Amino acid sequence: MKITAAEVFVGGPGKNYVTLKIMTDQGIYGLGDATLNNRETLPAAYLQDYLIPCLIGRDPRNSEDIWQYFYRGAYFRGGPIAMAAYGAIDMALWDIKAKLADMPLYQLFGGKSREGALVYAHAQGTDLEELLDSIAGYQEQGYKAVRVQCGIPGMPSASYGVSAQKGKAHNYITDFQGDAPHEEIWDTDKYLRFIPRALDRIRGQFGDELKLLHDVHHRLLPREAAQLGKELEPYRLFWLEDPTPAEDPAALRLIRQHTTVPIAIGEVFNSLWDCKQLIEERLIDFIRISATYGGGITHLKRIVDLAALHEVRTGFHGAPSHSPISMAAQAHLNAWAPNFGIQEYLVLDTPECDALFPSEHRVENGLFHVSDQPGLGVDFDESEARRYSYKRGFHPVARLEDGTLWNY
Ligand code: GCO
Ligand code: MG
Repeated sequence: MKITAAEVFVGGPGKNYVTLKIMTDQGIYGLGDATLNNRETLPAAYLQDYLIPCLIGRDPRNSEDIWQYFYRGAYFRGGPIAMAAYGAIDMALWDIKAKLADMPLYQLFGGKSREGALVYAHAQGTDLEELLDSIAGYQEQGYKAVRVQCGIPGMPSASYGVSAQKGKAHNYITDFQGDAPHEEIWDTDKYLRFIPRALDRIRGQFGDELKLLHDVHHRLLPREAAQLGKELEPYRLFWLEDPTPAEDPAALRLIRQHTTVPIAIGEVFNSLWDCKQLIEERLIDFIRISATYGGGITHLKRIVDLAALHEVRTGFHGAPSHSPISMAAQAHLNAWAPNFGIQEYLVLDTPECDALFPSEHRVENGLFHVSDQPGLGVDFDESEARRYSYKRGFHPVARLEDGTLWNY
């Protein structure tokens, strides 16, 4: 069996998805996602200019060797652009293998360990009242877990994860379009004063059962994060995410000395080496890496197994930063992983997105039910894809009130 051709598509409804399609001499094709949010053309160029030419003629069933060939074979290893490109290739090869086996992918990992995988939705508000309504809306839809993000009183612009306009859901591409990053103002003191009060209101209103998550988005210093974790303990968060910048794992030692709040980190990681210390020293409770930037299924599965050895559970990144193909890859791992924790669920599941990526994966009552179709169980409609083209966008930049640049 041989790979005969591969093509990359960039674009999508309200979002620049980077989709790889690998064709074989047996008519079976595989799909992968290389969407690197607001840098989408870069993994696409790496695939087109360097990787696809090396794929042609290879046996697509040798996904391990192909992964090693690209990762170890490169003198300059890793990084989000390269890992997103390898990730797309790897997903497509697993898709082909499972289609050849005529099985849903999770069967190749060892079958299903659960009927449905717990997901969390994003509740948000420009103020607390709006956030409370947003949480209630998700609870009515059956969600059992929600991430809660709220505008901070007195902060000149909305805090991370919150739409700038009241009543408007955050859209990770349309909000960020333009020729330069939008700038936000951050004030740690106001944030630290407000969040415990907000969590008190939320717990009081929604009771004990609803699982609550909060994303700090790398904004705190280690001591501040330790203080916040301690203050939030009475509200029993499911997790506190990215309390400090992820590139400094040692900061977590200080946080762990002071609080038992569960910690989730890893959405900006792109390899096992980024995760290793946090997992081995048990400095986190959930690992957030994604199938896309994390080098695909082959590499992610290795991380899941390392995490299991240290009682760290999964909580893969699932913001609309990735396409439904990546979400499908993670859904098969979630169905199998003995140490599954939760899945972030925020694909832009509009009719346009469903038309571009048809699938039988579904979320019901707060659980993700993986498709039983052979392979990843998601398709790609090329005629739909022709309706879209690339649109440039940037993540915002955060500054303190005096102008000092801060972590976004
Ligand atoms: C999350 C993330 C996202 C990121 C986005 C960046 O927890 O879902 O923090 O919201 O900001 O994926 O591209
Ligand atoms: Mg996050």
